[in-house]
Amino acid sequence: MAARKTQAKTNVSAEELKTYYRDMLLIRRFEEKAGQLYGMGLIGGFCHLYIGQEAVVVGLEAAAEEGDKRITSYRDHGHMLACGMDPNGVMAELTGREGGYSKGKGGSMHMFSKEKHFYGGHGIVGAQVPLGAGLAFADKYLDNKRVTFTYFGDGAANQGQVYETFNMAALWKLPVIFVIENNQYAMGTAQARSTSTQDIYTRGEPFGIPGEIVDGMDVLAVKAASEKAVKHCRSGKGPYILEVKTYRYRGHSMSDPAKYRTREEVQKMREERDPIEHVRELLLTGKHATEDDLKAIDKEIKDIVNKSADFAKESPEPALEELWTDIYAEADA
Ligand SMILES: Cc1ncc(C[n+]2csc(CCOP(=O)(O)OP(=O)(O)O)c2C)c(N)n1
Ligand SMILES: [Mg+2]
Repeated sequence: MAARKTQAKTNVSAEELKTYYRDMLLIRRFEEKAGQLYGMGLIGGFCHLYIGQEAVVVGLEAAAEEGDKRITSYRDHGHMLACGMDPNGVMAELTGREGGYSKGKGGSMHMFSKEKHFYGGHGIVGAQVPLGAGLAFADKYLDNKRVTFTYFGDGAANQGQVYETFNMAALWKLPVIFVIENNQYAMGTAQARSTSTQDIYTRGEPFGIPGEIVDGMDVLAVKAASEKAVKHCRSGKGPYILEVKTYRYRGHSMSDPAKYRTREEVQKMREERDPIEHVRELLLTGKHATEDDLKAIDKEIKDIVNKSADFAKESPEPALEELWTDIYAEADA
């Protein structure tokens, strides 16, 4: 891939670049493996892969601090891995096994981690947006200087509840970053066919919420925008909108025949804008890493992912009695 100039400041260390490379590659390889297991019938139900969008969550997480929260839609495996959840637990949940984050009872769209402040995984389009504002409300109330990353898609951005949430978040100056992952399609509908204004980031204007557009195929640009948004929120100035332009290489879900776009369109993105190749180029041309260093990282990631698949296959299915647990919250939960 031809080297491309990043819009963001490039005062980034070799170690940081390697971390982003590793984190994005983990998501890519994990999702490829999930796709394979789905094909083998080991994963059932819905499964929405994040391949192509890796720089979004990795760039956003680069500005997060311990205690910050995140909540997202059903396209959620990347977010879980990026905030440090265990690949074994995520893969085992995908295969519906006891070792999964929801003991095999939730599947792809319904995983949570209190420890990593990951609040799901939501199958109803846009449902996580008011919930994200609620999480931020709790932090504001506790005055703990935490921020909540609330992710949603370009399609979800057309929902009414998003604007009710914008109003309340602005009114109460909630520390919430609304991250619109604009991958240009909502299922099979291109943004131009569904969305009256193409610049979704301007939709906070009537509420006084600042917004900006970000190149979501460039992890450094995403990181720089994330730092700005986080600073704004943490200092008590209220919500911030980031419209992150990205692209998904795979179908909407595993059952998408993808008739709404050409193979050439996808191929062109892969060849010219791939976020992982971009960092690989930066590492090599900046002499921050050798081909051998990168091969070692590739192997390390492959091992983690293979181990997660083995764990997921070996973990037993949940016992029947498990059906009656985790229905009501514990009193002290
Ligand atoms: C309330 C509701 N309406 C419709 C659906 C069906 N549906 C699932 S995903 C989706 C498209 C959402 O697209 P977008 O917000 O752009 O997210 P992406 O899948 O591109 O990440 C739709 C219409 C749903 N799950 N919930
Ligand atoms: Mg979309």
